[in-house]
Amino acid sequence: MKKLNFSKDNIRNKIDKLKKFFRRHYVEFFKEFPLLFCFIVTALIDTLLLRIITVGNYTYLKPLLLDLGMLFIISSFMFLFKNEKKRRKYLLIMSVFTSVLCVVHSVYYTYYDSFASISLLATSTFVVDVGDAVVKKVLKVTDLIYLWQPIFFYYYYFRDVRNSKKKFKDIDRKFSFLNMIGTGVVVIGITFIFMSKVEWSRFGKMWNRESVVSSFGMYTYQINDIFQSLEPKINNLFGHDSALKKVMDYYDAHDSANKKNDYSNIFKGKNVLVIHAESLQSFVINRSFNNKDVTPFINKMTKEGIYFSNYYSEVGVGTSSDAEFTFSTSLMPSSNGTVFVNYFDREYQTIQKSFKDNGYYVFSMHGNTGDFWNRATMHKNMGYDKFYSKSSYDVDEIIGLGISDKSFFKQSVEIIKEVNSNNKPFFGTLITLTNHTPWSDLDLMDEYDATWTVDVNGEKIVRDYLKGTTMGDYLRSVHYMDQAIESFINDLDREGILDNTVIVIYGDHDARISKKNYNLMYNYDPYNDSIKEDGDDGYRDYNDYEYKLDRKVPFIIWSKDKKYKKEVKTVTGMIDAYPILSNLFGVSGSRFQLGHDILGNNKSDNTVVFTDGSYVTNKVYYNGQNGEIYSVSGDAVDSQYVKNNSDYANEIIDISNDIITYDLIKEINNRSS
Ligand code: GP9
Ligand code: MN
Repeated sequence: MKKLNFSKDNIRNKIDKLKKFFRRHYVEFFKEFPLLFCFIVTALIDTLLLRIITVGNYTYLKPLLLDLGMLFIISSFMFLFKNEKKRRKYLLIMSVFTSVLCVVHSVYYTYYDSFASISLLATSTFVVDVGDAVVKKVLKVTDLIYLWQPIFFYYYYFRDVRNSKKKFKDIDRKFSFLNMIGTGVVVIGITFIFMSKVEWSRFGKMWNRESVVSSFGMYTYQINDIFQSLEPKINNLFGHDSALKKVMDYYDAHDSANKKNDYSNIFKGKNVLVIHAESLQSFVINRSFNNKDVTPFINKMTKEGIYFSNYYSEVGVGTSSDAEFTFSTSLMPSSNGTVFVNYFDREYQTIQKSFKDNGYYVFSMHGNTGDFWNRATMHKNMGYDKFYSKSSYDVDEIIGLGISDKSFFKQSVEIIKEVNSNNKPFFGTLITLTNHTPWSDLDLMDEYDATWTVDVNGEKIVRDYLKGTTMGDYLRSVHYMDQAIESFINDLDREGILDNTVIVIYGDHDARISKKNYNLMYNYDPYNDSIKEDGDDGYRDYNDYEYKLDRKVPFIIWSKDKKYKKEVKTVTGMIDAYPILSNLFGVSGSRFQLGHDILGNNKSDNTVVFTDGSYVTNKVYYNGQNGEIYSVSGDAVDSQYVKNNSDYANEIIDISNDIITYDLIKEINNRSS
């Protein structure tokens, strides 16, 4: 065995060797390839910028090192080209490609609070459809900042071309290639060693894309994403058996069936009309400006029916379609792609099928084209007998993406009249549209005055307050939606349909209004025409968590007889709708349901899980992105409580993903039949 030699000379010798190595492999190497150096540095700055602008982290070394390592590997491929011109071109193309990638992630982040995935390419076309919204509300100047890189690089590129004309470079391609790729692999390998268990777990699951980019940087995220996106395709070959076992074990251990209770069957045999209310949030309920309620009619319904005042939507990137999916199946949306687009060919147990099995005619209505969110296909799969999309309507008034809600509801009543005449109970879903961001065509809606008038030294001054802001536009649009729903219900009543019909309303997801807008609404000081700050009288500390809690949406179950009035304050999620409604209407629930009958079981606490592993209960909001806990009730939070709920959140996300990816409902149903 060789003895270790710690003599001074030996150490000096080693340091000299190291210095030499460093000089040859990096200092002299990059002097020889200044353009390559320029590419790596500028592209690295871009990824740093992306993290600063999106997740706001710039002090982490690990993502920086991983991005650096990846850039070494990416650029090593230039040495596969013999020709110097081609090597240079390769770098130029990479420069454009990497900066465009940053732009895409940046825009995507603004819209979805997450990073783009190639599995969502199909989904992204919907973002293009709501292009108006993207341009008006989403695309920020900061999203284009990354383009400085190819511009700068292009300039440097020409300098390099000019300089190198003078001499022909004979380079050692093999050495260069191995030097680059080797360095990249070593840097990445060493950084990986320092990743924690939690970071690896998030990396493997990829629900929490924000924290994956935070820890692993953009390039490692992207490569992981490519593999994970191909996973559904390849996965049917791998991992199926363990997923099946996990899912079967879960349902063996958890009795998901509805239990009989005071609310069972109270609406048995009644018709159901579900209003999927686009971007309707709860903070507008009972809110008024200038003595005028934003939603006078919906307010009335919340008092006359069963109102869930702590209800949350649990959508992922599939927004509206995820709301429909979660409501209908009591499963979580997919973490990888969108069920309606990427997993539309799987079998699902749905509330639509439950009603259908009980002799109901089941239909859906929407004023947009049938292919949006792949609804035409997916609604059939979910069990709807018929989907009345835009083509079934007279397109007499357009607002935003399609027929205006008022026209849509008016025409829908005519169709429902016909459906009603068939002597069969019915279950209909009406998907509204007008209240979709960016709340354009406001002139087609009544004014909603969100100004604030104050008396200053005896003089009446009208402050704009929310007028002309996104929040102001939203309020006007919600006010319009309230009127549209009111006319719809009055029309149904006039036609004699309401006596035997229960109306269900849910807000499909939050409206993605910025925190700044809420802050203005809560903290505006009309006397000084300014926004209150900490220490000012009446200041409300509107932090990130209050903002998250404000994303609540209403869930209302209302019948004309007003027989069942109740406010349910327990935290409830979209995933709980199926168990609650199936119990009320006396139809079977789903054996795969992951939600709970919060109403009938009188549950005092519940855990609503979000697709990124965050969750909310009556006590806490747990932020799955950074592990932070916010006490909703203000009481101290027990760490075991947090852990148990986190485990639960992870479990139901996993179970849902496995069911969706491997088409397990079909398989388990086949096995038991
Ligand atoms: C489109 C509508 C809006 O038809 O449902 O979808 P969203 O953008 O909210 O997911
Ligand atoms: Mn929507």
